[in-house]
Amino acid sequence: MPQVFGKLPTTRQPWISLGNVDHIEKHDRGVILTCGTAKLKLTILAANLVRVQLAPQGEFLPRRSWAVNRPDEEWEQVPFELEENEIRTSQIRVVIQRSPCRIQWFDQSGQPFAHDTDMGWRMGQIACWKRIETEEHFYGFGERAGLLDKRSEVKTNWTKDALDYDAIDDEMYQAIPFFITLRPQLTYGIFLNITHLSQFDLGASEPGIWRMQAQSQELDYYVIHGDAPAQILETYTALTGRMPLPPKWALGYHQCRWSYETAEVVQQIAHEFRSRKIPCDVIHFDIDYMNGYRVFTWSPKRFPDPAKLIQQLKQEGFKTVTIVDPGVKYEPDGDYLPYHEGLAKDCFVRNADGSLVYGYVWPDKAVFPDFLRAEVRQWWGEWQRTLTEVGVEGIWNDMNEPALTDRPFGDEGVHIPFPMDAPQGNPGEGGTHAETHNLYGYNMARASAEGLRQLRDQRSFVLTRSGFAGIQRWSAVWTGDNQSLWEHLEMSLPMLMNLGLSGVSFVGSDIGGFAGNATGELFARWMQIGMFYPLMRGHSSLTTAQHEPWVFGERVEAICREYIELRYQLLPYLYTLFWQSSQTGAPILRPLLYEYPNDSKTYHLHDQLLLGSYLMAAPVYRPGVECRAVYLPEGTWFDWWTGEKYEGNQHILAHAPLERMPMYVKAGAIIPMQPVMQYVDEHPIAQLKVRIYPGVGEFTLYEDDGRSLNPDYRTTTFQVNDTIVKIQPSHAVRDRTMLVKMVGVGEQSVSEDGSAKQLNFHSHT
Ligand code: MIG
Repeated sequence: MPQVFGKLPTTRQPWISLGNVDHIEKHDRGVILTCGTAKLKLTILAANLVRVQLAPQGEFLPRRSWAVNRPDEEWEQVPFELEENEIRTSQIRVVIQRSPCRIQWFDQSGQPFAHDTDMGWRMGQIACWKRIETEEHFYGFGERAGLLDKRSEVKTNWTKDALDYDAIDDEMYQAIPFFITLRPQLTYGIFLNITHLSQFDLGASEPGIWRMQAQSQELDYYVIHGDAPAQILETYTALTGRMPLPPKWALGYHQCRWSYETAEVVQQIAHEFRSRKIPCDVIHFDIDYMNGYRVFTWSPKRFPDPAKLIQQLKQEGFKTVTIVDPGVKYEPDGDYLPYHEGLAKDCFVRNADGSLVYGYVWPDKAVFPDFLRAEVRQWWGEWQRTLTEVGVEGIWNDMNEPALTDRPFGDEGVHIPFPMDAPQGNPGEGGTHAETHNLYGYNMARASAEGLRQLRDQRSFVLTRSGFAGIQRWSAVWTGDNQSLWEHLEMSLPMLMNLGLSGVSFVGSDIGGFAGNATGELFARWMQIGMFYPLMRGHSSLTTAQHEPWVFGERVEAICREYIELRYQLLPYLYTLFWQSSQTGAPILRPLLYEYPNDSKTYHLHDQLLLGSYLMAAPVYRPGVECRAVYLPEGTWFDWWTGEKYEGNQHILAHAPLERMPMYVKAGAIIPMQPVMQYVDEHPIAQLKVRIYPGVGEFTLYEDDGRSLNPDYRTTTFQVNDTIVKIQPSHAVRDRTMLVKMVGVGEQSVSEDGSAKQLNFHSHT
């Protein structure tokens, strides 16, 4: 097989198109169609979820669905009707066209979607073509540069170190072969369950047709129908898994740099945060904490006593996260144990001929664990003890696409891929690197998460650069090496929203930009919208100027402080959104189309963001700009800062001097808030402040200890109808009162004795 670098190899071979249906045979969850030598299998897993598999030679290979969290047998059997050429569930109708064999899909009102126009195969490739309907738009696709809607573009699924990426780039660090299409009243999702190199062409070659193609023997994809994107994501994450609730501290502000290179520098950074009263929870240690970039070591010179340092940080309320790269230094002569033990236990990837695979990366010549094997993940996870035993509470996985070069690191090496035929996984359970490349980062993150779970009897934080569909089960994701440019600030918005539409909720981009030098103005604007990022981390590269909140002078520092403080005030709301996401897969950061899928004005809106369904930001992402257009969808909206009321379905011009990021709240919004703290749970909350906006709405606040794996929790359900508020708590809360503020109307203090309450706000109060 030729080596591929993310582009599908071109072949002149013509496609062999799937022929006529010879016969239809029922199985307990659907049908198998025989078409000459080929077989097409439809499996009904839910009323809105159907799996489609095409085996050109008529034999379905045992599928290694590494990313699928719920295999077919585990779905509850759903009723469906089968009549000659038609399958009906309570939500969709699937029509089998017999000559040639094509599948057509309809919703209950008879609207078509996902109609096959062709299906076929040729030398090692498989593909399916479907019709694009008028007004159809395409979202998701994991982590992608560019704007929100991907129609007319080509999206390749192949993880790669997307160093210096730009709007025009295709493949990036994550490969998530999933998308959602949307048009008024109809939305559906496609999950291509293939880990091999694959590609979506969304009308680029043929305007009215989209194509999925993979370097695989067999086609395997799921069609998910929904009445709105929310239902698609709920089903998609039932299939690929959901984010477990992270530790609450991970929702605080994270400070990172490549690198805070000595213990003294780290202490100084921590000291600056506390003395300047800028809230911060986490400090990340980049590669220079290690001894010569050997994973699971500490530099004796720079960090002579990590346990003591981390303990001091802990006392000041900081958590420590360390970077861990996959490349293990190849060091046959030394006594570097991760190498020797890994070799003795045969943990590293080997070539087809049995020799070790190696490449050059930070520690220079390095070997790579085969994370596809459970025992290797276990071994690696256990090595993290060297970090957790000195107090590390989170792991940051980098370079796991995997990124490597072909000669000593730092030379002008070319990036070489792993040998595509290197076997990974245990015999019978694994595949070649060509098949499992996209899973490398995914399984490394999995090893980190599983290991931390065993080592620490509480929730930990894992952050990964690379991943595949389902990565949300194991890790948060950041968008790699962005640049300190206004264009990258802007691009982070659709990038993070599309990740959210791909099931990955805990996401962030490096605030201030990783590469290059931010101006104070750029940094301030970035920090403002960074407050909305589910993962709020500032980071900067080795050769850039410092990028901490205070380095740009007092004015920018004050802005950073204000928005980070607002982040901490919003934590009860934000933490509840994380909980919702862990239950339903709903994104935390959402494009407006998620909430208003029938409003086509939202379809290209890449520069307005919703945190949950209530709070909207319209950030400024150009220098010198002090006002911007804001679209308010249907309903009534309030200005977050002034309380001014607007009717929706219109554009307004927002005033946005540097101190102000325009923010709006929907009528009926319920936003529980807490006092500013310097770090999460610095002290118990004496008063919970609940901001409510007159209208109709409901919100269930979720609270727990923020750290236990199976915590006791309490919920408080708020319902607002005009200016009447009903409160239904699950438990009493000791030593806390609640101040309920009906914005523009009045406020009332309420005891939290556990009883249900009804509050009436009258305009004269
Ligand atoms: O070759 O660890 O994206 O966040 O600071 C660069 C050093 C390796 C790339 C990551 C970046 C990190 C940097 N890493």
